[in-house]
Formats: sequence, structure tokens, C-alpha cells
Amino acid sequence: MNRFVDYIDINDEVLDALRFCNPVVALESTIISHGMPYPDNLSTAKDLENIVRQNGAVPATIAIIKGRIKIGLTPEELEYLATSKDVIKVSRRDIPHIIAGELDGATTVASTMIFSRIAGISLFATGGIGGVHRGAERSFDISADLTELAQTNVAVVCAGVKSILDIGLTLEKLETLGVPVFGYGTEDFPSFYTRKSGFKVDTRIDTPEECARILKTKWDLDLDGGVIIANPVPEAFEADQSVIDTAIEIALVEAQRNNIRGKEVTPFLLSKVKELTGGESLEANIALVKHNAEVAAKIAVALYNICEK
Ligand code: PSU
Ligand code: MN
Repeated sequence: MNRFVDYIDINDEVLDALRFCNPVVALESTIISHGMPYPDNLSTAKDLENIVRQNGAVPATIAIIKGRIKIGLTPEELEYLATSKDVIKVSRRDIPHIIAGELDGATTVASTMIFSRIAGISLFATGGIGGVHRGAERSFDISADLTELAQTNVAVVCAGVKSILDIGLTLEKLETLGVPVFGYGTEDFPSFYTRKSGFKVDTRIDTPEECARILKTKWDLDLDGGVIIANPVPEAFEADQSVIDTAIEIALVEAQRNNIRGKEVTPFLLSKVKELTGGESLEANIALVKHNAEVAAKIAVALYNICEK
């Protein structure tokens, strides 16, 4: 940790928790800067932090502000991220130049995992992760989130992946990379807005304690890398599958027509889907992230309890 202090600011609440090895849950910032409109982004970010606290853990929202890695944000910093237009999407390869250039960065799943591990945080709650894009056999477009999951010891609680991706190929790639994929209370791998994707997970887990035992075992054995805990959107907030499917088809055609490439692909598809599905997708999105924050906090507490023994 010492050689990182020149780059990182950890807020007091998180630092206290880390010092005593108390449960901490990391939260990402892409959701705030790119994932939702203002003011829903800000109210959701605050709600997520409170949900983590109510479930016995300390929240650590992660971002880069003026070149400093922030682990835990002040209310002013949250507000700044929620309203600033100049926040850049930062995955692994973007980290050096955003920090050296003293710029603002919203962390993706990959970079939030990297900073979580540096700080000693094992649980991370988000919405959806990146994966293998449709047509990847020609475009080679496979998210850096997957290679991060292969090497960085952080468990990611998410609502699966959106079908802007090829879900089957994403699951195959995760198998190749040795990343366990668990269904939380389900055998079905969820597809973000909806509870099923047509694909199964190979392991179902039903309790935070069961999950914590598996995580401890993995990392005790030096089986480096992350874990995906796929937690389906609560039934009451599930979106209409056909509305989502139509929006995704349109978004994919528009991305192709506009020759969108590289790191712009995912933000382009996400914003098109958001635009085409409006309020319905936003409501599902907020509900599922809150549910993920709750489950991540419970697993962090369970992990603390078994590591204490
Ligand atoms: N998928 C979603 N919502 C998101 C993302 C992906 O359903 O917000 C964001 C996350 O930050 C994820 C990143 O880590 O996009 C992946 O981008 P790329 O495909 O360019 O690696
Ligand atoms: Mn990509």
C-alpha cells in the first residue's frame, strides 16, 4: 500500500474500517457520471452508500478526481461527478494518463477492481459488467473487465450482463479465464433488466455465508482473480423483455452505421438503449443496483465473520 500513497486519498470512514479489517463495499463511478441522468444519478449514489451502511458495511465510492484516486467520496465530490461533463471513462489502460494529466475519471468495473484491491477491499457492487460483444469474432471487442476478473481478487456483485453483448460467449470466456460465476438465489444467469438470459450459471448460492466461504477458499489457495455474483433484478422491477430487445437491436444497427469503435462502443450502446427505453429501464436500473449493494454488504459482513474466527 505504501508506494501507492502518493496517488490515493482514502476518506476517514473507509480508512477506519480498513484499519480494523471491518467490512467495506466498493461502488463504481461510471454509473454516476455516465450511467444515469442527473439528479437520479446523485440520489442513487447516496442511496447506495446508505444501503451499504444499513447492512453493516462501509461504502467506498471510487473515482479519479483531478488526478487523485479517491476511495470514498465527500458529498461535494459526489455532486461534482454527478454534474460535470468532463469526466472520462477510465479502464485499466487509461489510468496512467488520466492520473498524470490530473484529469477526472469515472472508473469502470476493471479500474474499480484495481483500486479496490490496492485499498484492500474484497467486495464491489455494480450494475452490469462488460463482456464479449456480439460479432466479436470479427471486431475482437472483448471488455477489459474480463481480463481484470481473471487476475484481480475482488468479488463483483452485478445483475448479469446486458444483451448488447453476446451473453453465451461472455460466459465461455469467463470459463476460460477461470472466473467463477455464481447465481445468487438462482440457476439462471440474469441479463440486467430481466431475471433470465436463457443461459444457466453452473453454481447457485443462496446465502452470504456460503458465498463468503467460497471466496475465502479461493483466495486462501492463491487462486487469484475475481468472482461474479450474479444477482437478478427484483421481480417487481423487471423490465419488459421485448421492449429491451427491440431497443438493443436498434442500438446495434446504429453503432454499426456510425462506425463506432473501441472504448466508445459500450457507452454508445448504453446511451441508445437508455434513450429508447426511457423511464422503464431507469427504474429497473436503480432497483437492481440497490439490490446489489445490499447483497454485497451482506457478503462483506459474512466474509469478515469467517475471517475473524
Ligand atoms: N454495462 C452496463 N452498464 C455499464 C457498463 C457496462 O450494463 O455501466 C460500463 C461499466 O463501467 C463497465 C464498462 O465496466 O461499461 C465496460 O466498458 P467496455 O465494454 O468498453 O470495457
Ligand atoms: Mn470494448
